[in-house]
Parts: sequence; C-alpha cells; structure tokens
Amino acid sequence: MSLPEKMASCCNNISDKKLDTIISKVLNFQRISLNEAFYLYTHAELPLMGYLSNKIREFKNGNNTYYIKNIHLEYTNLCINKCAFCSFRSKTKEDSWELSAEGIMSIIKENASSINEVHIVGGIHPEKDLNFWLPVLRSIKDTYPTLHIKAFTAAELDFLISKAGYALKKGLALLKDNGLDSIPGGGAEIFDEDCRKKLFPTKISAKKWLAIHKAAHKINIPSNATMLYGHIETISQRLKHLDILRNLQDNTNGFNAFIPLKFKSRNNALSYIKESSIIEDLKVFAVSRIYLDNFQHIKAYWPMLGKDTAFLALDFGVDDMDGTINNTTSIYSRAGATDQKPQMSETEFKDMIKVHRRIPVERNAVYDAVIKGN
Ligand code: V47
Repeated sequence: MSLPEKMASCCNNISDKKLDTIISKVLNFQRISLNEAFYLYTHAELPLMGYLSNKIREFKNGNNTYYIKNIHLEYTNLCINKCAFCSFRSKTKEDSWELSAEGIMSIIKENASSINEVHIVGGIHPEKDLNFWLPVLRSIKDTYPTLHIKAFTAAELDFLISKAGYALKKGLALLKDNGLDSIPGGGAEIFDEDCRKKLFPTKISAKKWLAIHKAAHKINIPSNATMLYGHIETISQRLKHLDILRNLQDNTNGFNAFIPLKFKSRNNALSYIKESSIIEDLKVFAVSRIYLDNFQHIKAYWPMLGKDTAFLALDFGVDDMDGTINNTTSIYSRAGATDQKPQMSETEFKDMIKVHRRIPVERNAVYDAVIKGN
C-alpha cells in the first residue's frame, strides 16, 4: 500500500479513489483544483489534513518557524463603516480615540529599541487623508530608518488616497516614497459579494481590494492577504476566496503571507454566531497551506486565535507567527480574544516554538533571518 493509500485508509477507514488521487497530487506537490480542495475539505479527517499540510509546510520552510518583534499601532477607532463583525469601531464619542502625529511618534519611540516592524492600522477616520500621513511616515522613516513600516489595509488606502484627490497609482507611489514598506492583509474579509452586502455593505468591494494589492505589487510594495472566516460564509466561499488569491499571486507574486482570521463574536452585531471550533480552525489553516501553493508563508496571528491554537497550527501548515505585539492591539481583545493584554516575550515565543519541535527564527519584515550580534 502506498503512503497516500495508507493515510487515506487509516484516517478515513474507507477506500476513496477520488481522495487518493488528491492525496497523491498534494504529496507530489502538484496544484489541486477548487473542486478537489472542496472534496478534500469535506471528506478528509483532520489528521490527514494535518499530515498533508505539514508536508507542504516542511517542503517550503523546513522546520523554521518565523516570528517578528513588532507592535500593532492602532491610530483610531473612529470609522465611517459599520461592519457587522467589528467590535473595534467606537459607538459613542466618549468611547472613541484618535492619535495625533506626536502620539504616534511617542508610541514608536517607546518601543523602537525592541522592534523591527511597526504595523499601523485603524478605522476609516472621516477626516484624515494622505496629507496627514505622508509627513508622519516620513518622520518615522527619518527617525528610525531600519524600522519596517507595514501600514494601512486596502480599505484605508482607498479612502486616504481618494480623499486627498490622488489616483491610486500616484497615492501608492507617494506612500512608498515617504517610507511605506509593505501593506497588511486586512480588509479582505471574505470576497463573496453576497456576504459583503449582508455584513459590510459600505466597505470597498472585493474587486477594489484586489486592484489595490495588484497596483501595490506592480510598484514593488509587497503585501499580505487575510480571510475572515467563521461567520456566515460557506466552505465553498472560503475556498473561492483562496482561489482568487492564488490567481492574483500567480499574476504578481507580491504576497508574502496568508493569514486566516478567526471571527471573534463578542461586542459586535454577529454575537449570536457560535465561534468556529479548534478543529475547524485547524482545517482552515491546513487547506490554506495546501491550496495556496504559491504563497511562501502561512501566518497565525496569535492574539486572535489564542496561544494554544496558534502553536497547534504549527502542525497544520503554519510557519509564521505574529508577533511580540507589546500589548498594542485592541481589535481582538474587544472582540473577546482569550489574551486580553496581548504580549509575548521573545523567550516565550522561542520556548513555545521549540516545544512544538520547530526551529524559532526571528525574521525581519521581508523574511530574512535577523542576524544577531554578540
Ligand atoms: O480586516 C475585525 C479582522 C482585520 C474582527 O497583514 C476581526 O500581517 C475576527 O488584517 N473577529 C485586521 N477578526 C487585522 C489584520 C491583520 C492582523 C495581523 C497581521 C496582519 C498582517 C493583518 O481584523 C480586519 C478584520 O478582518 N477583524 N474584527 C472580529 N470580531
């Protein structure tokens, strides 16, 4: 009996020719189709998904598990959109905050000696546009030239650039010239337009999200991609989301990492939805690793997943962990994340990665290992 046959029979207990073919393709590093991914997702037991995704993970990244020392700087919780899944947006004036340019610089100054990346995102502030941000980015870059600036989801970029009266290409070029190094993956949510209409009708369309990332890749601004799962979307819609990303990556090769984001249900309009199980979470990570054969990295964002599931995911395709964070995000604590004060020391990261029999590698924002002096 071949190995795939053994895996199929031990994990599924029945002979399934279609599953065997898909298993063989994955183990031979051949691309699987959307239909095959659906079949795999709906017919393979979790151990088999883990086994297959781990093969791809080890083929692409060996035992390395990347982590980064960073902060997530959230500059405002004011937002013109009212996305049903969001627990972050302020509902009253008393509950809102926005950071001034000085406030932003002061948070970076406080953390600069212990980080090599700042991840800047926020709500869509009704008044702030590119004219506010260009001097701020310039000032961060001039003061901390080696600090990587990953900033603004495509939804923010669309607003900041158009409000300032620039065309997309020009706006992105100005951001790059003033210090923007890469774009985070937020705002993708789920690409299915029916879900978007129901849950976040005023947010940019999937088409626009993709166009912004494509335009960024064209001028060598790399980015990440995310998928918000576990709300009203179906398995087919999840897989279609992956398919759209795989197609764009074939075209541009500008994505660094894919990050599945587990929907957290506290304090938002979707609180009636039961959160996905750990089994479902691990399946999403595994199928993402298997399907996105042209993405080098699959990232677990632990403040949202919780530490236990995030480290378990190292056996389900994940090779990348974000980040030390220094207690700088509240997007997930407000949505009910287990760690209400998200922070992980470098030692804890390394120890947890080693417990999972992987090699911790501190990375910079472009996935080079950080070489440490004495
Ligand atoms: O787009 C908001 C998600 C995203 C909830 O690129 C929620 O390296 C779950 O994109 N439950 C922003 N998710 C965060 C993000 C991100 C995080 C870490 C790393 C990177 C990267 C990107 O957070 C939003 C939305 O999809 N989100 N509310 C919630 N209740």
